Amino acid sequence: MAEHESLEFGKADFVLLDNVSLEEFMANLKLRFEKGRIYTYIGEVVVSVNPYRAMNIYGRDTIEQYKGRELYERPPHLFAIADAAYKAMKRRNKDTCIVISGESGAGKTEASKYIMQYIAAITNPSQRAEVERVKNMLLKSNCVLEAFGNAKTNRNDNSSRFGKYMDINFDFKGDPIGGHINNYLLEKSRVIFQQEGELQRCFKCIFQLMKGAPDAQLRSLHIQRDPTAYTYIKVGGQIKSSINDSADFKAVTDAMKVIGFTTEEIQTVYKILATILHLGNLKFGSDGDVTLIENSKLVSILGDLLSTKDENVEKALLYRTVATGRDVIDKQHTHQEASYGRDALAKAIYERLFCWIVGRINDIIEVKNYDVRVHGKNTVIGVLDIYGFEIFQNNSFEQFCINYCNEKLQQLFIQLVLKQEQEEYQREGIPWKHIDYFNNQIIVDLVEQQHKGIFAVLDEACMNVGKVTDEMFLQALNGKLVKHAHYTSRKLSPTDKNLEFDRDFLHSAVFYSVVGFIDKNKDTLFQDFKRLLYNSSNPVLKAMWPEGKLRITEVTKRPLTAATLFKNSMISLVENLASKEPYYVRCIKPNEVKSPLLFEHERCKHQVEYLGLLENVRVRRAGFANRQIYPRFLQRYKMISEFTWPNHDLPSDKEAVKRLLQSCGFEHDVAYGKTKVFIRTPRTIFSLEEQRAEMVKRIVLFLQKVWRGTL
Ligand code: AOV
Ligand code: MG
Repeated sequence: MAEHESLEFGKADFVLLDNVSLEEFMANLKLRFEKGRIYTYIGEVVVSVNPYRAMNIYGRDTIEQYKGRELYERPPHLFAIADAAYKAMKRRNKDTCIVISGESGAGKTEASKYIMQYIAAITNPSQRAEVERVKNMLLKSNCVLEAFGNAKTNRNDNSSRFGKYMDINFDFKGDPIGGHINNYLLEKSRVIFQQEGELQRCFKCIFQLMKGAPDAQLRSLHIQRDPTAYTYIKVGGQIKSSINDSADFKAVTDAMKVIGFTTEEIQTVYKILATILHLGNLKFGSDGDVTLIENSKLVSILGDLLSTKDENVEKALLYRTVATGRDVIDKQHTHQEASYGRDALAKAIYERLFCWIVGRINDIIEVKNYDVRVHGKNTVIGVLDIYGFEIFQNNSFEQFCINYCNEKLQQLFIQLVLKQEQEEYQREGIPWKHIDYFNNQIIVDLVEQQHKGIFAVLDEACMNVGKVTDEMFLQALNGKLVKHAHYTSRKLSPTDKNLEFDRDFLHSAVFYSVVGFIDKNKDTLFQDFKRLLYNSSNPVLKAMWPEGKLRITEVTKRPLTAATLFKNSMISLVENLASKEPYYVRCIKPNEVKSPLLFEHERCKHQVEYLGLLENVRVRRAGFANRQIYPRFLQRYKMISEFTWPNHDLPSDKEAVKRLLQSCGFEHDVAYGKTKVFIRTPRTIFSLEEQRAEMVKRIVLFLQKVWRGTL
């Protein structure tokens, strides 16, 4: 018996609940979690609850069970969704995407890895060497990106600190031939600062280097094994470091080699990490009006690591070249400016390194030598794994961006699953009772709207000449948004500089501290540093900083702010996803303590609510799984009915489709819209598909006989 019918494990699809109420939904979710059934469907959406333990459900034998099967045939699984996305792509030539959402620690990254593994396992049956190479690259790239883009936070030990969207390209046979990765705003502030008293760490690669690199390599980088020796990572370094750091160092370095990074490139990568650690230990002092570097030994280490003259390093750290009219002068930094510059440099070189790594991987995995005229259209499956919604003790610009990103994705889900669906029924004249849902567009607008949105107010503040403080930014926000239903602000205490404002994330309020918003948004890096790095005699480093080529008098354009860049990247991401056929994985985090046993009712309920899952069930239950315009439906299935094969003589295609479905006995499961036929359950479609396949086989046999003249 299919698991759908087995009540012991609860309902495998929430659509099958007796009553669609929050209580029943939660009871089913809990029962399944407790029975070790971590996946449940809402139609074609997978709801996943993080098991926080190793599950024996991802092996080769499980993969075989899902390969090529239809969704309803097997218990709910990520593999079934991956297979559905794959089949849609292969059979219907559609670009598809798998959007994985849920809060921090809910299991998105793990899910994305299983999906990738599944796709790798079911493709390339003929073992073509080139395809195997591509698959290997795609899987290996994950390992490298995780090392440089993930870190331990107090919500997740392996938290993605960047957003990742990966396209896998397939040829006409359905085998992977390449890919492309888009990365979104890395939380680079983590390079220099991790919140105190929490289980926060800097990026994994730093600890991997420290624990795993051979002595000689560390010596050449002038690095000690003790993380507490380095100011930037001291806080996180005190935690008992993960036992995997050392083994991971080898795995990541090997992965870089396999992907095709040269030895020189890999060495430069680690030199950059070492540079960051040393930068953090640089101390500035002053002698009268003159700002000095106290530990000048570090300057020569930096010169060595960056392959540039010591005096150039020192000058870039202490002076800024400015153009006044036609003159160019060296202006000395104040103590504060010098510290600011140092930290900005550390963050910028890390971010640049990360983007460069992504770029190098893209160079290597991009589709090559594919001729559309010979091979037909190449199609794509995109997998989106972003940073999940998060609230910390102290939420800053980064959390604001991360949470905004999650709102955008929720909006896409609403658009595609809740809104468009209902609008289409209305348009097509299908009887429909509207289902209410909370539309978070109002919150998305609060952030991204032109002129009035929080990003716009922030950009305006950053545009002002003269010193604009975070406090002034908050005042500007208060002025513009005081009446907004989802905005409030508070000052923690009269003397406290930690001003906060609150923005609802669906059903809960999040307070963000405005401290640092202006700086992080402006994201200034003194030109002098860009020139310093461009003039390095290390060609890898030089190539990372092409804009250092510009002379001081040539630099005039004001770069886009971090908020604007992020907003634009989110808008294009959503457009890209919306252009593909989407499949959803909705991840739920069962508890705060990473326990495999605990199902915290309130926490889970909250997630179910803000993910709009109940509304999803309602729309799905009342709705139709499949719809097709009449001519296309006929084109595909006309051979299964004598009334429509080879051609029909009915007054319209709609009438013909009606007759066809009547003759197959599916009348009860369909509705006829103005331009489309709507089919309620997937089973009907599968049955039509089966009948079609049978007929196609017979027709082919018939034609073969005709050709051979044996008929
Ligand atoms: P996230 O990607 O959703 O958070 P992860 O995928 O990193 O969360 O999952 C967090 C941790 O939960 C993992 O490191 C595993 O220990 C455990 N886990 C998740 N899914 C599974 C699974 N299917 N089987 C076993 N353990 C699992 V963030 O990246 O923080 O938003 O920014
Ligand atoms: Mg993640």
